[in-house]
Amino acid sequence: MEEWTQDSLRARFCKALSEMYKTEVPLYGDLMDIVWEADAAAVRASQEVEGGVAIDPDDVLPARHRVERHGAIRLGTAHELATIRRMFAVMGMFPVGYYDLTLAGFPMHATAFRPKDREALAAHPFRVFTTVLRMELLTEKTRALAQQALQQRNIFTDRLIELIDRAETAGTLTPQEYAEFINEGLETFRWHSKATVSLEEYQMLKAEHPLIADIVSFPNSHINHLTPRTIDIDLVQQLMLDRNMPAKERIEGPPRRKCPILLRQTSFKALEETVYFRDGSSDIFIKGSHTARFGEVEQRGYALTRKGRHLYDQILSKVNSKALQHQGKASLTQGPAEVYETILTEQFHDFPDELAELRQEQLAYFCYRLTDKAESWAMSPSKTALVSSLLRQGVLEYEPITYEDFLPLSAGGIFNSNLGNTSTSKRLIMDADPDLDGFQRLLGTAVTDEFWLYETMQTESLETCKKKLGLDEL
Ligand code: OOG
Ligand code: NI
Repeated sequence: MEEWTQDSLRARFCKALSEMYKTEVPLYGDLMDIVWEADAAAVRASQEVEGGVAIDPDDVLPARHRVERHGAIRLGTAHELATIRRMFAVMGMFPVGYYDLTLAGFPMHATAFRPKDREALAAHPFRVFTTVLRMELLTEKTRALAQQALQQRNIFTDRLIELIDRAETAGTLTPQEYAEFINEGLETFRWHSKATVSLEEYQMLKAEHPLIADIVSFPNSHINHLTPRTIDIDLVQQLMLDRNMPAKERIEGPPRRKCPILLRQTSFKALEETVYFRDGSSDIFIKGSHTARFGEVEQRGYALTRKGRHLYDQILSKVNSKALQHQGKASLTQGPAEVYETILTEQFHDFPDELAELRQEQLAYFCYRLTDKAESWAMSPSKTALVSSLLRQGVLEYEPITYEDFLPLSAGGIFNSNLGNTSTSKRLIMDADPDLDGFQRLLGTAVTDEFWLYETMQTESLETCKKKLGLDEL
């Protein structure tokens, strides 16, 4: 019988969630097909195979690639956040990073639940970006309504809570219980078209911010998108446009580069879905609609150090102010997406695009390992060595560490293209500070710093090399 571990549970949960979402949002299934096609074409192009031999990307790409995806959910209360934390922990997913979304004009903050170590990430890197409402940032009227609606709901089944309790105390579950855990867990993320509020209440929440309405109006915390990973996002974007999918205008994040960094993302826009709103306290429902759920795709690049991230942020803010300057000066030859693309490419010339330079300037994180020259080198009596010299001698080699986290602010474009066409000017001004302490209080634990995780991976890889070479210092 197959063994259940945190890794296999996470893999199966992710697969079940993806299957569920495919039936709920069929366009997401179409997007997955496009990703497969794009990856196959990219693999073929990189191998320069002639005669159109069909290559299965699964035979070439790392095992984690095909199954890799992230999801996003939005929560309302401390109890919901703390319980989700316990639920994800059973699957080996822990809160990493703090994201202040007020910078994008949303009264929310967030973390990402994900595996933390290299082995677990390699086994299955499923992650869920998890947002929680900041009640203190709502107007009094909306806050009262939100609190009332959220108090009445329970987004977890009783059986799920029992299973979480058991997993925490016993440290494990029976195979039967693991299977139940998946079914019960899916209930938290399933779409419900019956709102828990009236149409007037929904409209009031939405007028303050559409995401408040999305969080507060429903009986659970539906998954709002799932995002497969691709190796060629430009091709995916092109295929989406070719097939008349409602793709967003351009890809978010850095431009296409030889050395990909951080994250590039695009999506198809959210669907307008039928929702039934309560009519007073009666059992009569009124038909309306809600726009929330979409499909996204991402290409992951290298994890940057704080220094690298700082440079990235600086460049991106220059890009945005230059793009703003261009607005109004209507160009006859280029639409806004092309203008933006041109500015983006220009400005990113300031970000080194050679692996060696990224390493020397400490802009990105790397894992080091020994080559087959190491064995004879280890015979030498030296007790210290320099990394640079071992690299030069070909004793040591390195590869960039993949970015496992998020860039929700550069994905602000994705948020906004999913909020419908209402004006965003009012929303973009929100005078609030980040509140990591407040977030951790709701969560019931501390979040792990993502830079520290990457740094530790890099240091540990060097430590291993040092030991194997018998060095005191490296
Ligand atoms: C959060 C979206 C954040 C991403 O890819 O940056 C995210 C949300 O829509 O609730 O998923
Ligand atoms: Ni996303």
